[in-house]
Amino acid sequence: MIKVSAEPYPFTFDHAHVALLCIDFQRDFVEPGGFGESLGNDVSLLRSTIEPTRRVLDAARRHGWTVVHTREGHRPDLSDLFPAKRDRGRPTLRIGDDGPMGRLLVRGSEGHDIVPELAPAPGEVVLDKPGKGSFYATDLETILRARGITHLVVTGVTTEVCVQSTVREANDRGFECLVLSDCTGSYFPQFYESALAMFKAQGGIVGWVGTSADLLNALDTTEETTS
Ligand code: C5J
Repeated sequence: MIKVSAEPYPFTFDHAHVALLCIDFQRDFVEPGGFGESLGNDVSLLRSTIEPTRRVLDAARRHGWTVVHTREGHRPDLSDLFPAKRDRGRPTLRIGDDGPMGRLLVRGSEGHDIVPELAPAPGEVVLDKPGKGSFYATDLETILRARGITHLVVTGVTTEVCVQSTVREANDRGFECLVLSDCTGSYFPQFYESALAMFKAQGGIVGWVGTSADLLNALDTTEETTS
């Protein structure tokens, strides 16, 4: 068993039953000219999440974990886009409009791609989702259950939107979730703090919060003691 120092108490799992979730590390959220910026956000606030997530991704690959990369986006004909989502917030550009990285939040456009630093490797699961939560209107639960996954290590953007929605959906389905605080980010520092506080409050009512260093140390320590 791997025991990771976390809040509100250590998170334990074994390699066979854990998956790494990388939520929506798409150019549309992280790079200038994408959907995130069209809503008036400073996307540079998310960049610090990439390097620690890359280290966690490397470790997950070394240990043979299931890795799932999600992408928020819509079909090119926008048939899976509710008007409520398209029009909310009166953005300068709407989902489906042309931006500097192609059509905003549309599958197949440049902006919809995952940033190159965290690009999926062959054999990893890439999951397209039309909503904020990764379980809504996808086969994620089936994929995880088919592999016997019970524990999720969660990274991604943004903390209080797609990460929070996904962790709550996962928690209600009985998955144990560890969110890595330096591998998730928000355009709103106060929402980032609040979302992390909410996960771990009340004895971990939604899940656990740790850091990439906590996880990597636990993996290294376990490797040393078993070798
Ligand atoms: C947002 C997401 N923020 N991936 N999507 O609209 O969090």
